[in-house]
Amino acid sequence: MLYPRLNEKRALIDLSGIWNFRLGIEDEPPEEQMGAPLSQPMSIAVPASYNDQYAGEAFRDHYGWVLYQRTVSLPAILAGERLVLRFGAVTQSAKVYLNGKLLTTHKGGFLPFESEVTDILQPGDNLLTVAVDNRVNHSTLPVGSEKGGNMLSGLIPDLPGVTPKKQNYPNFDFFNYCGINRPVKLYTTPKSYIKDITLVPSVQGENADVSYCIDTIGKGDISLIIRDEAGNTVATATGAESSFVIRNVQLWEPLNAYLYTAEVRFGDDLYYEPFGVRTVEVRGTEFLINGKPFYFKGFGKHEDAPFHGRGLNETLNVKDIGLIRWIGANSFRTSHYPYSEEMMLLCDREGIVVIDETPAVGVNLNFGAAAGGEPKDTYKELSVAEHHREVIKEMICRDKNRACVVMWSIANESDTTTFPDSALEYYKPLYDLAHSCDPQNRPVTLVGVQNDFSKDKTLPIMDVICLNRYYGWYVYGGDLKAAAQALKIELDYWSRLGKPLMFTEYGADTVAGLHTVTPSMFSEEYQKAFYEMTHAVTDGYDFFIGEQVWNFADFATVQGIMRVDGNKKGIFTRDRRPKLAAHYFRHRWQEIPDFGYKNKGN
Ligand code: BDP
Repeated sequence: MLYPRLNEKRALIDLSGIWNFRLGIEDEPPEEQMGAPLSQPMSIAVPASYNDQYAGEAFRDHYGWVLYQRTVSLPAILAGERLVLRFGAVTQSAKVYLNGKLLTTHKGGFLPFESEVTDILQPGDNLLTVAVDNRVNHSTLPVGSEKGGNMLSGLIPDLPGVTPKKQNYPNFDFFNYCGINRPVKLYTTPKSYIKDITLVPSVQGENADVSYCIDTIGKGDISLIIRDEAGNTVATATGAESSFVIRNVQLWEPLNAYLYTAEVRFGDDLYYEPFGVRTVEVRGTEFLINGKPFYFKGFGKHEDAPFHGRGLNETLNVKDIGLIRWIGANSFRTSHYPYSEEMMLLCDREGIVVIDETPAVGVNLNFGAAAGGEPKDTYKELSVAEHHREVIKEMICRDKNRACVVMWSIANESDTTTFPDSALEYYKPLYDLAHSCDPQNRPVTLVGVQNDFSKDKTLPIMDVICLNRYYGWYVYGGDLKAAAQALKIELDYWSRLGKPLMFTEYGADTVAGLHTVTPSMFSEEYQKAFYEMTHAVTDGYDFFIGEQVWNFADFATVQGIMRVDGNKKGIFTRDRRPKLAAHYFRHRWQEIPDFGYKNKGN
C-alpha cells in the first residue's frame, strides 16, 4: 500500500486537528446515530490517543467504543479526481461512516486502511464519523485476557457483592492507548492510477539490478525514471514488470543511508517512491548486510509519550533517532506492533536498521494473569489465526520497499513450550507466509519468551534466534553471578544449532535517580551491573550477533503491583533523560563497530 504523497498529479489533504468526540459505552453505537452531529461533543486532538487528553478514569480506563466526528468539504478544484480517505492507524478497531453510511471497517490498531470516496463525498459539508472500539480479547492482536486481571496484577477475584469495573485486561505489558493514533488523510489520484509499487534490488559487483512491479488500475503506459539524491537520472524503464540497472550504485548502509527515487508514471498519474539498495542475508551464524557481518546494537522501543499516548509524534521520532545516534546504536525493533509509516520513512532516511514486528503479542495463555490452573493450549483457546495472517500480510505489504527493514518478527513472546507441537503447527505456516509475502525475502523471526528452551520446536525453525532474556531480573534477580551461569548454560545450548542468535530484550527496572553504593535491584548501579554481567557472557560467543536492550525509554503500562508509574526498564526516562546505563552503553557501543564485531576464528 502506497504512503499518501503530494505531487504534481496528486492532491493531499491532512485532516489532523481538533475533532468532535464522545466517549461511548461497551456496546457498539447504533448505526442510525452515525449520521447525526454528536450532541455536546468534547474537543479531541487527532492524531493522538484519547486516554491522556483529559483527566479521569472515564478517559484513561475507557472500555469499549468512542466516537470521533468532523466535517469534510471537498474543494471544487478537485472535482473529477478519484478521492481516497486513508487512516494511518485506528486502535484497536474502527467503523467509518460518511454522511451516516458505513464506508468501511478495519480490525487491528497499527496498520493503515483506506476507502475510495469519489462518488460518496457530496459538494459542501460531509459528516465523517469514526467509531472506535478499544477492546482486546481472545480474538484480537494484541491479545486481551478474558477472565479478568492483567498480566501485571493477577486474576481479579470473583466475590459476591463486588462488581469490579469493566475494563480491558491486556495480556501485554504496555498501556492500551487507543483512538485515531495516526493521521487521517484525503488524497486524490487520476481515474487511472498507480495502486502499488514493488522494488527488489540486488547487487552485482559495482551495480544494482533492481526488478520492479507496478500495480495499476485503468489504462495507460508505465514508465520509470530513477534518480539519485542529486536528482540525476541513473536509470529508466518501461512496462509494468521489468528491471533496471543502477551503475556504480551507492548502497544504503546502516547509519549512512542513501536513497534513490523511482519516479513512476502511469497515464496521467505520478508517484515518487524513495528506496535504498542494500542486501540482507543470513549465512551460517552471521547476519549479513551488504555482504558484511552486521552486529545489532540498539533497543526494543515503544510508541509512547506523555499526552500523545501512542499517537504519532514526529518531534519525538526525530528526538529518538538523534538519541540512537548519540548512544552509538544502529537499530531497533518495532516492539510490539508496526510503527507509523512516518517512522519507517525516517529510518530509511537516517539509516536506522529495523526489525519490523506484527501486533501479535500476548499469544500466550500460560503467562502473567492468563496463567494459573491447568496449562492451556494457547492455540486451541485463542481465535487469532486468521487475523494473524492478515496482519503479517498487511505489514509486509506496507513496508516491503523500506531498506531499513532487515527482518520481520511475526510475534513477540508466544507460548512455544507448553504445547510445543501446537505452537509449531501454528507458526510454521506463518513463517512460510511471511517469506512468501516478501518480494525481498528478508529473514523471518519469532521473538522468544524466557522459557524451558530445550522443549521449544518453533524458535529453532526461525532464520535468526531472537531471545528476550531476564537473567538477573525476573530470573536470579539480585544474584548476577548465578544469572551469568544460567545465561551461559542457555547460550551453550543454542550455540549447537548453527544459527545466529541475538537478544531482542534484556533489562532491569530502574528508578532514575535511585543510587546505591552496592548495586541493588531498581538502582541505576544495578541496571549498569546487569548489563556488564550480560555482556561479559555474550561477548564470548561468535554466534551472538546483536544486543537490543529493553527498553529505549520508560513507558506507560496498565496499573499493577509490578509497575510503579509504568515500566522503568528504559535506558532513558520517559522524557528522554539518560540514566547511568545510557553513558555505559554510549561508551560500549562507540567501541563496537557496526560490521565485523564477531569475526570468526578470533
Ligand atoms: C517481556 C515483554 C515486554 C515487557 C518486558 C518486561 O516482551 O513487553 O515489557 O518483558 O517485563 O516479557 O519489562
